[in-house]
Amino acid sequence: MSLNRRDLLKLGGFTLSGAAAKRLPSWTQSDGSPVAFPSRKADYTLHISPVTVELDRSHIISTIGYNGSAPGPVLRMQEGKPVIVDVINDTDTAEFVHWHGMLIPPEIDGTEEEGSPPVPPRGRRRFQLTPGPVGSRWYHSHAMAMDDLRKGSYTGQFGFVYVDGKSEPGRYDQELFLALRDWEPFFTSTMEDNDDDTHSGPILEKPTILNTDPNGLEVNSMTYSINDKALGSGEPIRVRQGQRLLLHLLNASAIENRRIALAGHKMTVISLDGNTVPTPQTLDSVFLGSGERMDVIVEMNNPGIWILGATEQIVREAGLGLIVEYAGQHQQPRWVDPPKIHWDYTLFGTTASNMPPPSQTIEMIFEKIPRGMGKFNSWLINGKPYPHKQEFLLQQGIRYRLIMRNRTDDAHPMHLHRHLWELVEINGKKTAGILKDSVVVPYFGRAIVDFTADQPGLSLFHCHIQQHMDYGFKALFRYA
Ligand SMILES: [Cu+2]
Repeated sequence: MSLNRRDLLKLGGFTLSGAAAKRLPSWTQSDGSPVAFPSRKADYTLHISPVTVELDRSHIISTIGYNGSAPGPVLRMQEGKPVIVDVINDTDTAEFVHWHGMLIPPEIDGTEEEGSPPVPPRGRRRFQLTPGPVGSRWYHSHAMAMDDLRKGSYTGQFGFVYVDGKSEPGRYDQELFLALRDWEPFFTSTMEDNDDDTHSGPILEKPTILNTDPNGLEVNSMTYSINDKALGSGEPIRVRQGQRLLLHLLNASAIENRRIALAGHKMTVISLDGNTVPTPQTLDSVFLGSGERMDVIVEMNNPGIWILGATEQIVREAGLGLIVEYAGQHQQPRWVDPPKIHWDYTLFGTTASNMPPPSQTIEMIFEKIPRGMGKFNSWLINGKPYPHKQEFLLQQGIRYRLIMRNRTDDAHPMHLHRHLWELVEINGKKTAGILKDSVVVPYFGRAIVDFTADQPGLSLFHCHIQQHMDYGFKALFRYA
């Protein structure tokens, strides 16, 4: 059998990384200090290198990935059992590997802002981390991209980490890891998005005087996939009637929040950002901000051939979907629009928190300055773009209430590194018991979360939309 282009590319990649390995510099520890060639073998090795992703026959993407693919391998770890991860960078740019949702020290969290040392170009770095908490986490590049859409989280550098615990997640027949993705990003002055999905309550934070200056360029995409395949080109999920599927969903987009559904079926949401929710809910569709995860159980009780994908037709038909096929069925795959609902985190909560009330409050106001950075918008927290000086100082052991007032016309998926927060209020609607590391703050809306300052060291807080983060929408929490 002759080799096709893809095989040749694979072979090419292999030869390259083999040669590159021979001229790699000495190892460095996660704090940046050099070590002799390590005697203990790593539990996991990640190679950062160029990859080709064949979404379908007409969309072959050249990007940077992990271990020859994008997404990278699903890394399964055991809660509390330390692991060694070697990261080998076969590219010419410094990289950061961030472990999203893990409670780990800043030196290994994988961001420049927190002082994690980079994985040098053509270099390697060894990380020792203790995985936790239990649940769906992920790893991805945290490099800045600015106006270069071939860097950072625009690349294929993303993958799931699943931290297993002692308890079982309940009965299921198939477990699938599904990352929602867009590719081939480009700049545009006409961005259409789904932000109206985020309002189930009143609009609380709309300024009386709106800045109506024309917007700067934003990032968009017309090419989508779930994992590495566009709708219709990958293997279907093959099921039998009566089965239960456990789907681990991740919105790995650097660009947009996303709503998805499985036609003909409902999804029971059992965890958000990897953490079990107090009140599971069975819904027709679900909404994931950039960076968010969700575990859902689906009962296979409606034989046929169905599409699981983005509820936006244009996005789904441009690749964001896959086919779910019951045994013995032969018809065309079917899509059915789910009823329109607004996303409401508070449905998954309970009435009272297990935690003591916070003793201090941090207020944040988010603003957008149209074309504040020349061609691009800039983003302000409390009137300033990053870096802030000493605004967000934490005292260890104190429980804080963080009030996020979004005075912009976009919904922003806000993420705090190295901490878990508990949702308290979304647009004035109270909740408790939902533990997350991210939250989508509705446009002109408000989100309130509580967290305990129990992770000393710098902690990055930012919008998970890469362009927003790069142009000012981030801040560091410091410990006094
Ligand atoms: Cu944002």
